[in-house]
Amino acid sequence: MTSHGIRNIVVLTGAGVSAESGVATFRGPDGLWEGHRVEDVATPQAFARDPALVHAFYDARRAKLGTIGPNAAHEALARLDCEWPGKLLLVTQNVDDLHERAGSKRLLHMHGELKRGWCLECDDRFEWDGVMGEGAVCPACATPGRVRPDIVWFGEMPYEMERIDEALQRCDLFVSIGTSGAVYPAAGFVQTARYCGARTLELNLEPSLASFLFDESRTGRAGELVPVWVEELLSGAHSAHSSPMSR
Ligand code: BV8
Repeated sequence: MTSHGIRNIVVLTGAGVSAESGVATFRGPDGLWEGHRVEDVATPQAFARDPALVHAFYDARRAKLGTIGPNAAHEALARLDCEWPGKLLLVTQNVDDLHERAGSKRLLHMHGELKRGWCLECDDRFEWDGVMGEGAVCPACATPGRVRPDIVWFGEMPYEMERIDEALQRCDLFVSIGTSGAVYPAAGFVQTARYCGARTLELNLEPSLASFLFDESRTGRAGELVPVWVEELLSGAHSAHSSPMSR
């Protein structure tokens, strides 16, 4: 046990952690997402209705990954990954690759990844870079035109829910960073953590829909808040009674 009694940590990140890298969040001022209504591009029905539009939306976001890089929040979480002696699981709702590029290893993408594809012919999933489009050929079964982005759309089951639930039940600290608390089941993780006795901390640009459920909520930019919090935690600079959240 470390000085502040925290050993097992679960961190949840959302679009706000990538905002300072230039990635659009989902609920911009106009409520649109890169000019689209979410239900027009991020559901199985949208894909069935207009595969060209959905592919174009994801191809554009995948291409943008090559023009951006991790920010101080990603770097600080990668430092935590490297130096934290206890258990740590970083669950991201984001489909970008910025956590990996910063160096995070103990990481899972519950909503899939822009740089992966899924073949509806043979059900294989695989890495994918560059344009996918409607005619993409599956690298496993060579069928053309049956490859979709390996992204969890609305109405689809997020990945690795059992592993996430197990980590939430075992954690002493749950930290939510850069997410609005609008989308389930991710928005419900704080309740599971609380129920299982974990302390809960929110780091977000503004109070989220779930802020009232957190023991502590700090508002500000992730690029500023996350490095400060990671330093607090790793320096263990707390009396045995305080927590890294009593500032
Ligand atoms: C499922 C991949 C069931 C796509 C995404 C009614 C009530 C409750 C639930 C539902 C309901 N009707 C439908 C549902 C279920 C639905 C849902 O929750 N809908 C909501 C809209 C009501 N959920 C689902 O469908 C999920 N699946 O429930 O399956 C099931 C059961 C059995 C069998 C089969 C199925 C699947 C949801 C996943 C959808 N896919 N992403 C893609 O990326 O292309 S969700 C998408 O939005 C993101 O991945 C992210 O997870 C999510 C939320 O976005 P955030 O990350 O929070 O981003 P947002 O813009 O909202 O907020 C950003 C925050 O950052 C803000 O608070 C802002 O203040 C802050 N910020 C900004 N800048 C900064 C910052 N913070 C710090 N620093 C900064 N610089």
